[in-house]
Amino acid sequence: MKLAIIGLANSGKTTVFNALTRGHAEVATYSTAALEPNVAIVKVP
Ligand SMILES: Nc1nc2c(ncn2[C@@H]2O[C@H](COP(=O)(O)OP(=O)(O)O)[C@@H](O)[C@H]2O)c(=O)[nH]1
Ligand SMILES: [Mg+2]
Repeated sequence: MKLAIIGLANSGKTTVFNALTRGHAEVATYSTAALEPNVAIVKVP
């Protein structure tokens, strides 16, 4: 299964990404839309 998190800038996408993936992607108060998307693989039991 592949999924993507989309939404407005600063709406909390990276925060949700980090929660779902136990990741440490940078959460910022400024727009990082120009940067590469965060990608992770997670096991779903
Ligand atoms: N008050 C509040 N702030 C949040 C919430 N989720 C994320 N933030 C803050 O909103 C800012 C942007 O979050 P981020 O995950 O980087 O958003 P993104 O631009 O959609 O990736 C950061 O300062 C987060 O700490 C939330 O549920 N409540
Ligand atoms: Mg982000």
